[in-house]
Amino acid sequence: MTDRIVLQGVSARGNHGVLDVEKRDGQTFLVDVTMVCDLAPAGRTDALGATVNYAEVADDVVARITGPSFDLIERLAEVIADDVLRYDLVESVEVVVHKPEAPVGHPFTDVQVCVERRNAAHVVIALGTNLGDRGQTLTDAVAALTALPGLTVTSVSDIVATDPVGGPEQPEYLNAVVTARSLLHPRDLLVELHRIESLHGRTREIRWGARTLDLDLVQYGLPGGHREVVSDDPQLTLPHPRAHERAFVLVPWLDADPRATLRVSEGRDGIRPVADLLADLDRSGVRPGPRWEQQ
Ligand code: PH2
Ligand code: MG
Ligand code: MG
Repeated sequence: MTDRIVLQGVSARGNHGVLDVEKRDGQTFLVDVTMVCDLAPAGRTDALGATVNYAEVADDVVARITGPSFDLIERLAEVIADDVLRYDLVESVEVVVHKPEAPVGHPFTDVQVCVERRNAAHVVIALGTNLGDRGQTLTDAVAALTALPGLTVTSVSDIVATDPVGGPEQPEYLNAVVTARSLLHPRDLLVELHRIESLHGRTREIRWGARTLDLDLVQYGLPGGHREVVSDDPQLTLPHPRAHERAFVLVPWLDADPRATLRVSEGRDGIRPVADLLADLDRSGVRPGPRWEQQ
């Protein structure tokens, strides 16, 4: 994506700096924001709602400059980048903070910091296990996900105990769902999920058979959002083709994210609240499970 919106030289007085005199007297800060985002929808429709309103971004920038004092302009740049990444359309943002009146002790024209940050996709990962020390396996799996570079775990459901669905006769499952933000692309994330499965002795002989650990990527990106990935690739079908009919996925998912939505078919109408999908399902095979074990 090479489309971008560039907002330059937004300036205001602020009180950021390490020195007391800076915090007391304040000085001028200037900020440049470059937002990488797909501008084709706005180009086609001529609708403000299809793009990022740069006036709103400027408001946010000024609020940060004039807001609570930070010691470092690095911090000011970081929080501005965070603010801008709340716009789902923005794939990545570059923020430059200039402090031309900084107490440098020598003649100079400008000092600036520049940070570039990417917008992570919302992802949903379902965990299942019905062999071995299941509680410990789930705990270890969540720890492994938390430790994955490029993945930030945002919520972990309670554990549920569930009757096996499909496959041969097999023991009861423990299931849980983790929501996270991912900078990893779906395929790279899948490779990592498989790696964590193998670390727990996962083998793949019988489809839907008993397993020490199953990590399924249920959804990548928010349904209808700019990072949503829909794929019918047999290696990585997104969203997960059976998630909408599996109470052992939807019950813990709703617990982890009460506002969750899932795409069940194409188009806007194909996006359904998980709570509504669950209302139509038989939940009798899903019971409260054990508490999470201490790590
Ligand atoms: N996973 C399956 C097949 N059946 N049943 C339950 N209760 N929980 C699971 O995680 C599960 C299943 C294939 O991944
Ligand atoms: Mg599975
Ligand atoms: Mg699987």
